[in-house]
Amino acid sequence: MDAAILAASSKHPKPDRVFQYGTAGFRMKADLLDSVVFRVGLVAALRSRKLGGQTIGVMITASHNPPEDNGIKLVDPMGEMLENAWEAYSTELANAKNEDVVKVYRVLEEKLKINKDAPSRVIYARDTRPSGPKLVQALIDALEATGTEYTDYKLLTTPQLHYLTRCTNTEGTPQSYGEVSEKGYYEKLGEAFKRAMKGKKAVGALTVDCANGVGGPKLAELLKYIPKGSEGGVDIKIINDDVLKAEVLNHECGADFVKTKQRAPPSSKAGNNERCCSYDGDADRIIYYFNDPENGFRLLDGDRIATLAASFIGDLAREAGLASELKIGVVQTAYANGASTKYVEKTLGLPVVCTPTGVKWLHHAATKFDVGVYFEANGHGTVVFSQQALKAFNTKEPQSPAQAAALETLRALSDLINQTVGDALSDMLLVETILAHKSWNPKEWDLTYTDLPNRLVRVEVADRNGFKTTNAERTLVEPQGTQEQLDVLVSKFKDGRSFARASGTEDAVRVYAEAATRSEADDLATKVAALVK
Ligand code: NG1
Ligand code: ZN
Repeated sequence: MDAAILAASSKHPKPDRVFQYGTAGFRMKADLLDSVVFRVGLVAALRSRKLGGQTIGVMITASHNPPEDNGIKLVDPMGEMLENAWEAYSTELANAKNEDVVKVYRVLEEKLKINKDAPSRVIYARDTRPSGPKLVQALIDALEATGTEYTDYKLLTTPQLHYLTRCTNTEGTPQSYGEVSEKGYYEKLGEAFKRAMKGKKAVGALTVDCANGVGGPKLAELLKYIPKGSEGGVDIKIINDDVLKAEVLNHECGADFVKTKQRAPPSSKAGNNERCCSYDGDADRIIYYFNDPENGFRLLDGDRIATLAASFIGDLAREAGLASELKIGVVQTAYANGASTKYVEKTLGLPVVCTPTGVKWLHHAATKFDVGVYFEANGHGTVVFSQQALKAFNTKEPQSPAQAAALETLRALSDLINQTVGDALSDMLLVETILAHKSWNPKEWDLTYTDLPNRLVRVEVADRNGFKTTNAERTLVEPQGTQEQLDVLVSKFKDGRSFARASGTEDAVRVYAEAATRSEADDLATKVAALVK
């Protein structure tokens, strides 16, 4: 095998660069990625062998980044993000000198006590970027050189690949997660949506901006399994679904554009009070928004989706007589608006846990609850249910028709929600279900609480590694003394809150500030930015 790996590796030489498996895997300009993809293929083989031949997922995507970028990340057998320690192994192999690739591979194998003879299995997919097919070839070269069995799922959204990874590894077991096919995914979501809606009708149509990414064709496919508004479902208008023109991907559209620019994509024709949502380029993020005739553009971000889901599921658990049995909680990062945190704790009476940035931390914390709702403000999130919660939904004897109905809705939601990772398609159907049950238009959703004015600033610093934090990134430990100065600034503002942390994806420090008024939030952000500069 050594000779095979060496020969294959020589077709994918490493450029003079340092690579790092970050929050979103490896991500950069696509023309730098060839050797990285090859070596990640080797890591996938090792990881699968380490787990006795369980299937590992590989996704090639750069999500919301521009079309000329690409990226790669690994998915663990139950559809979760790659185990932390393996990020470092991936980084190590990605940075090995060309002549050392086999050596590093073998050293890892030995260090991790991996059985060379164990089978290794991988499934993979990619988004619609033009660089995808060539990168896939680098991956295949690694899989063949290591004798790995593989299945190419071609174009998929990132969450679909997570779904299929879990389905593949649980097929034929009591934990089976669904049929191992793309069609199985649509069928599962479609069936669960019908059951969850219970014939209720969405209020008005929904406009979906697919960022001109892979979410477009996949949503079109899903719609074949979703009833229309008049049949107890929802009417969906798709916009920005051009996947043939590479340059339009994420351009003036998509979740990241809407969130950062705080406006609808120019191509949107939605009228006042009409529900809209935007996916990102690989459809693992979603945000809602609408135009309010009185207040203008209104964003309904990840915090809003989390609070909506927590409130609905909390009510259902009470109606089902399960409130005392199930621990329901919400997981956020420090970027969650303070008003949303207060709403969950005070109005919904549910606990909130704060974790560092990065979905893997949120996901992990959410699994500590029976029902863990987690979302990043930028729209990446989902709900996870414990085995105990699923068992309770299925075995609890209803004492009344209302209890029976609540239990059935909870069962339907547990099938509707993609529990492996944030999923724009699944999250969208969850939001649509809840709004239909509550007969809410977006304005009513928006009125549940009022966001504190906030500002996010990107500060270029000499060395972002000099910024070290604790307390879920809310407190600076280094540079020494900076936190004390920051605290003094914050104390001068009503409802003031601010923190600074090194970005995990860009060479910069991010400063977040919120306060009682717009001008105070801006002022606080400017002052903290000057402090860390
Ligand atoms: P960084 O660059 O570490 O702030 C950004 C987002 C995260 C997350 C990651 C991964 C903000 C403030 N940060 O992280 O929420 O989505 O990218 O893509 O939006
Ligand atoms: Zn994404």
